[in-house]
Amino acid sequence: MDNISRAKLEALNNPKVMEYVEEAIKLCRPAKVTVITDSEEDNNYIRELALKNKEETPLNLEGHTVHFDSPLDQARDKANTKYLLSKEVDWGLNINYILKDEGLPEIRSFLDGIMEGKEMLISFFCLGPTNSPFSLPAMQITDSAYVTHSEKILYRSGYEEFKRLEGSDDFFYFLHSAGRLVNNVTADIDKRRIYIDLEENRVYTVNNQYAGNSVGLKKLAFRLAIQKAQREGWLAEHMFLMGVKGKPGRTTYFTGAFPSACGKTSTAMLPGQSIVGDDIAYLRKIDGQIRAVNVEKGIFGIIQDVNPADDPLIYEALTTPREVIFSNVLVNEGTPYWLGMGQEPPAKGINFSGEWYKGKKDEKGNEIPFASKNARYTIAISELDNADPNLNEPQGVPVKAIVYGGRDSYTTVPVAESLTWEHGVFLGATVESETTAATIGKEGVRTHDPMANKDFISVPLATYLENHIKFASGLKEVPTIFATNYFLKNHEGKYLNGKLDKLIWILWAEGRVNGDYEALETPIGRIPKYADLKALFKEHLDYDYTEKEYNEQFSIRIAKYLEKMDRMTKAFSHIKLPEAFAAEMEAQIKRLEEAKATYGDIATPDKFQK
Ligand code: SPV
Ligand code: MN
Repeated sequence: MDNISRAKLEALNNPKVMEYVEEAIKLCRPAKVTVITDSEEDNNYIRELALKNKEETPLNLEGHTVHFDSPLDQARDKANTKYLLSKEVDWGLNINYILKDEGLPEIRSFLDGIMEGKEMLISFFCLGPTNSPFSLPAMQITDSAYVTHSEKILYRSGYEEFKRLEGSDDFFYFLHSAGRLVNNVTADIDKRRIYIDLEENRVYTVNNQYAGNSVGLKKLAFRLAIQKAQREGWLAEHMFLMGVKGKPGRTTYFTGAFPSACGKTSTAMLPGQSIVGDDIAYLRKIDGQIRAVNVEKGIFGIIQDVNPADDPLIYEALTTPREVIFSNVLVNEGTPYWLGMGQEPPAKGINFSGEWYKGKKDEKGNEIPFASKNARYTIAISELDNADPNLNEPQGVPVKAIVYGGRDSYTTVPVAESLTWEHGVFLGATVESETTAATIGKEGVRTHDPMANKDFISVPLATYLENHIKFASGLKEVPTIFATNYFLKNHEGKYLNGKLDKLIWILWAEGRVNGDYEALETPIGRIPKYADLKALFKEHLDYDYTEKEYNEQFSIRIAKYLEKMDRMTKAFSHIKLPEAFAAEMEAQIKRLEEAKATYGDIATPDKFQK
């Protein structure tokens, strides 16, 4: 470490920072150590280092670079992501853990000397806006300039925030190494490990580059934050945060939780609306209101299907000069190509498999797609024209509506408003979703995903639910909770909705929150009236929405909902549910059974006309 870096560290006056740094240097034995502050000079150093190290390659447009991960490292590795625990716990969740006696020596042995000949980068960030009641400082140590560069785009710099800590050890710490690289990608994937120590607020992650595995501040910090939130009485959620524009001049802030790759980013990026965040939000009660911030300041978004028709705003941002890291796309003559971009890709180029040509096969004889299904882009929200002006507001924005959505082909309606806050918590906790390419494993398997957060909940499920129910107490204004489903199909397996229809559901919800629309009360919640949707479709999508479409989409599939309730009863059978939650479940089943007795397996919306 040179004198400049040493001075930067010493200026923080933080014994815990020093202890972690010394320990990491001793363990990883880097050839060089560099400390990164909030300065533009340091930011440039990282951008250039990522190119120099060949972790990124420049593309034609200014500010655009591409990064590749190993073909085996292009999604979150759930199997090797584990909590490090001193003793076993029973949280009523299917968590993956390893006892510290076993896990610490293992991961330390993988980290031993792993940075020999490499440069260690020490950076400081702040989760949430700086200098705010939401701020959580975090220190990242890594040998990857790509990881640091991604974090510089995605998070607020926090070197000054660490000074504000005045020596306190209340911060998160992440140690990462991409490990041995061959052709610039992690070679020892069999030794990929991601171990999260909830007791010490620190994470070790090794032999990976995919940002969901490597970027400490994203899903790894999120797990630490959920536990901290639980202890301190706030919420850390897998949620977007957006400003929805109803009537002219009116902005209503929404948060929404959706499982990975189920439309969360594209909701937050809906045309005509403003984005605060697309992935993780912290919610606190301030002066009788729920207020929320985006933990991040950038987007690590799925690029598949970003095209001028479905995602015009992101498409524009990704095809004009500005700072963007593309990952796992196809590159031909300095231009990136991805799946579903609305354009034929060239027949050859460079992708995650190296030189790629149409028809290229992997070792198993399977054809290699030209780009990964989980290919991504990394961009600062401030680069977008639709960035919300309150993105960095230290007090956050007031939340008026919360949306929970899953990927459910056969059961739930496109949008429904909960009957009460508790019913809304129930709707969130019973989200089911079919698995996607965002995690390693089989796609299309129906899974129960409470609050779209099952991969990240780091506290007992019953306590987590109770915390949600209690969160509305003492509020002057209680937000309205909605459930959405963008993926409903008909009996022939055909999607019933276009990709932009979500705009209509969100605008309807915004109108409901502000008292613009009446609704039909059904056993599963309140649903829109046909005439209101027809007007919204016409005005915003210039589409003649028919009553036939409405009836098919909004019929209550009572028998299917009852099957879902059977699955939910089983899913919760092993835990002692909070009383209010158990009562919601019972009431929901009863309403559905009564409806079944009256209407049979399915009820068209007109049945609920008063
Ligand atoms: C998700 O998978 O939910 C993401 C991307 O937001 S990752 O960083 O992989 O978590
Ligand atoms: Mn996510």
